[in-house]
Amino acid sequence: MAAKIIKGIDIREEILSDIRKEVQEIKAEYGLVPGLTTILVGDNPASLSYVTLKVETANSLGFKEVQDSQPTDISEEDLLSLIAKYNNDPTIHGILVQLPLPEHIDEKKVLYAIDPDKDVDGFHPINIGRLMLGGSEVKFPPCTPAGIQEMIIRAGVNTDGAEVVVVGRSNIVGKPIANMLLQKDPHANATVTVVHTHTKDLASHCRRADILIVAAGVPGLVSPEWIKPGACVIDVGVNRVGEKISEKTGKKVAVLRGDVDFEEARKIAGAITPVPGGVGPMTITMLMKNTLNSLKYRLGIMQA
Ligand code: L34
Repeated sequence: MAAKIIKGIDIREEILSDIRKEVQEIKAEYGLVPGLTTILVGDNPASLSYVTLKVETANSLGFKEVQDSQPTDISEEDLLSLIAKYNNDPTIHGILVQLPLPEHIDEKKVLYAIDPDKDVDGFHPINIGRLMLGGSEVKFPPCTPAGIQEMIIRAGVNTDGAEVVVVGRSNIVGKPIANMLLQKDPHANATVTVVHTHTKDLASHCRRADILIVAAGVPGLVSPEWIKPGACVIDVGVNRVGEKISEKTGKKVAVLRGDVDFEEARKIAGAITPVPGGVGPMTITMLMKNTLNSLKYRLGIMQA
């Protein structure tokens, strides 16, 4: 039986329409809208593409959006003062510094400088700590893992007692999603294994997975033989493997490929996310949700 395709772009529309409604309600009652700043340093084409999508989405929801593009050679000091400025701006509820940053800037220093109450990426140690504690402690779940969990739930895939294997141990995806799915929570309660570049036999671990989450950044890493028949496969890889001319716009666009061989994997999996149109759009959607929630925490109409 062919796999169910878990479409990030469809789930996105459902969530965004709920957010749009709530933004209007809060605006009517309090005269405030969620404010998001996206800081982009340099001109990495992938980063530019993602930030542009974030800005467009925020605008489409009626957010206040401040797009702040900075040159590659901005000093660390100047970047830190920029963050301080937005930390002190009461109309801004979310601050996002797009990663990766240029070599000369200490990423840790930058992420630690963001006010944890405006850290809609969930990368500040306080928010990572809260995520590990779980339950009502969680304030800003990081966007990609939150999107993954939402897709699993909405696809009707049971996590309770499931064998989850996460490929990759990054701070952005692997570590947080592993933590989220092992929490004592009806949408988690999984038995989680994290595998990585030093794991002895990747394939044998993957074959046990009821839910296989691949965030390695290696195009086509997971071959069909690694997939347990009927498993749910979440492909987090968005690898730029070439360029083509878009049929729609006539412009040059990147050719994207996931970490999973989609065409073969879909014959074996029970459910699978595509690339593009899978996890990527969900990442942006959950950023919008965190930014709305940041305003709701500020107004005291939501607690964490
Ligand atoms: N600070 N840096 C910070 N926060 C993040 O959450 C991110 N991430 C990752 C990179 N750096 C970050 C993103 O935003 C990855 N990421 C991201 C966001 C969106 C998409 C992919 C990755 C996305 O929308 N992908 C589309 C294709 C977009 C295109 O054509 O380029 C997709 O359908 O997969």
